[in-house]
Amino acid sequence: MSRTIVVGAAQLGPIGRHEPRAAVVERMLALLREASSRGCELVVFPELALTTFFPRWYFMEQAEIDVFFEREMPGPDTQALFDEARALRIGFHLGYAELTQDAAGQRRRFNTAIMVDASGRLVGKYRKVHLPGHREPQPAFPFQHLEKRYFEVGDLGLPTFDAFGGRVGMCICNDRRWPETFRVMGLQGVELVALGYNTPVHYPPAPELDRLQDFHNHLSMQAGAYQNGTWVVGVAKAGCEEGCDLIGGSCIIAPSGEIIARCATLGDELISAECDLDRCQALQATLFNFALHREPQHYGLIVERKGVGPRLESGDPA
Ligand code: CDT
Repeated sequence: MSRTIVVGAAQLGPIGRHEPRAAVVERMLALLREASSRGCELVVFPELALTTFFPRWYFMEQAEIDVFFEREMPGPDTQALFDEARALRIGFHLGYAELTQDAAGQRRRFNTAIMVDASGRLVGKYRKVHLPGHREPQPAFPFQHLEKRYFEVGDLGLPTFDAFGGRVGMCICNDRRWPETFRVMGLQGVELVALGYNTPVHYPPAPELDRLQDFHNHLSMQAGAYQNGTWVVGVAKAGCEEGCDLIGGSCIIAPSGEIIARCATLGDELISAECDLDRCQALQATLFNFALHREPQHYGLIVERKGVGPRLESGDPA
């Protein structure tokens, strides 16, 4: 039986600070219908897809922050997306800001993504692990990146799920820059990783890197795909959003590491590709047959150390 799925990457252009959720969902519905006309079975939307990228502002009042969060999923504004996707028999991946309560009634906030299958079943949820930016406002910066202030580190690990005839995983934006993210899913035999991103062109702590933002975006995702023999679908929120330029470059990457479809604009745009999950075997069963070729006894520092520490003694007796 064929394990080819047609996947759409639904890039979104800028979303205004006061743009209502319902208007954003309308834009997403248009992309979903376009995806349906192209035979897509899974559509990937960006990180924090329902609102502007609000961590760029320092808000003093929690209530000002919480307007960007979803208390239920689906909620009143997102129900239409779930209904239309199910009617079209398309699964989707959606990033959003999640406000939840733990058993003790404590409010918790995560940068979250979910995957839903064609029948409307929730396949899985992921909460962003690698939160970039800073906790305290940086007055010298032209805009803020306060993810460390507004979100907790995800508490669900990096799980994979069996859906769409294969094994799928999720990560979110900054996660893609960390090889550990892909390898943890690779060790579960992941065959398709969906991820959304909001990446400013300007990086205030090291502006000399600005010209390389698109390169580093693709470099990270293509390496993650190739080194784990998996499909990667990376989807941007792009364009000039509230005065802040965000990169585009949404793409679908084959297990070989090659980009096989790529957005050409910085606005709402759908690209699609046929993804044969069996192509993962060309790498997962050969060059990156982990069981055969990994040597984890030499990788201890990866989990023992968080930051850089003393060098290892070589152990060379000569
Ligand atoms: N959303 C997100 O994670 N963005 C970061 C921006 C760079 S760090 C301030 C990224 O890794 O693309």
